[in-house]
Amino acid sequence: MTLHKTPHRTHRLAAAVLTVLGTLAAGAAQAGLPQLSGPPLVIGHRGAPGHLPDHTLEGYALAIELGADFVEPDLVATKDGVLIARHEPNLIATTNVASIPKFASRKRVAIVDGAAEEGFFASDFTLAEIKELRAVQPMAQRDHGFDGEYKIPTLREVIALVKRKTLEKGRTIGIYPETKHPTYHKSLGLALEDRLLDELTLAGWNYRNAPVFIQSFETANLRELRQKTRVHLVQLVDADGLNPDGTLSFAPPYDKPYDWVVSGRPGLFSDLLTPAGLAEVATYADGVGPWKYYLQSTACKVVAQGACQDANGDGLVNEADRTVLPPTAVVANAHAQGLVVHPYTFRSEDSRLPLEDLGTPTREYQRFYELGVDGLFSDFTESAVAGRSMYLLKHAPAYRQCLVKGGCTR
Ligand SMILES: [Ca+2]
Repeated sequence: MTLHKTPHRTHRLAAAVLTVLGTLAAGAAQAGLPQLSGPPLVIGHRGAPGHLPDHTLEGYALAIELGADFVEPDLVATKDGVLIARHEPNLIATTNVASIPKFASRKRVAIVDGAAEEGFFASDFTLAEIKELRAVQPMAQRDHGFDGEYKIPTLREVIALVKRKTLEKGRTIGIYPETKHPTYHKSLGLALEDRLLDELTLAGWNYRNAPVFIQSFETANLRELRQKTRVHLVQLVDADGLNPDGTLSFAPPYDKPYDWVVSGRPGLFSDLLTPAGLAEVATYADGVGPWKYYLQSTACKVVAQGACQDANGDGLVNEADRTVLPPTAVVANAHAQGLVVHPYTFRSEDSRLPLEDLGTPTREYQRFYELGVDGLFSDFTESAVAGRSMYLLKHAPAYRQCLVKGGCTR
């Protein structure tokens, strides 16, 4: 594979090398997070869901042990207004709620961002009831050996864990909370924003350089947060899927921020990553978190009826049948606006890797680090960290020295 080297990328690599050198000189004590330049951050996406059920204290702890700089709690609200870490308001896929007879009557249909879904919704449960549930691994192909073992944590418990691990490890670890479905939560009278800021204030983390990034797929609540806090904010940018030629497809509810649906603003998520869109984002946020294919997409060979060819011949058609395309200008354009770029989500299963990287997930990470990303969301922190070590060894000679002599901050 040929990487398309751009002048900007060269600049970023030089900056990374200088920062490593500077960091070594300054010593570990000054290495606070978040860091808006220098070696890319590894964000433990939902904890360590490649190994343990998503959004559990055990999963976050494992991600930290594997080297994550940040862990990512997604946030939804309970009936009594407590922020808990779950990927969806609907608990059916990530907990054992459906198997507990006393909660059977809670099953219902709810409308989330305009789409009807059936299940058990966090806003129908008190925190005490949530604590009776146990987490399960939602992805069928992953290890289910820990299903039913771990509780659902509150944001406060996640922060306490991260603070304890920061002391234990002697390196700063941060949180990267996502406000899930902010418009939906507001409509329930359970708005997430002030609750989150109250928790950050309680933790002593509601200030500019706190080890915190707040992320959202909506725009209006980030604008609201910008008025209320100086904590770093990140605009997430989604899409529905990938077309065979590598262009992104857009269909509800993944076509645009839901607050645009409500306000009647036309457009697509992709509008946020044009130069004009990035300039707008820069008025209220500090970074963007795009689906990784906005930065470098993949394409497949088309066979009958527009379907992708099973290029690796395993009988399945998925990401493993696609090859890598040249990178876009999104990283350069975002950096030109002073925005950091943290793409998602990196996963190690072969079915999630392009043809060039099968069996070697570190290659995909290295490719994105070479593009100049400032961090990335990974389900498999150990591979993200290993890929980063390879990247730093190649581009920052001083990294070798600090590994031997001490003083490496990441
Ligand atoms: Ca295949």
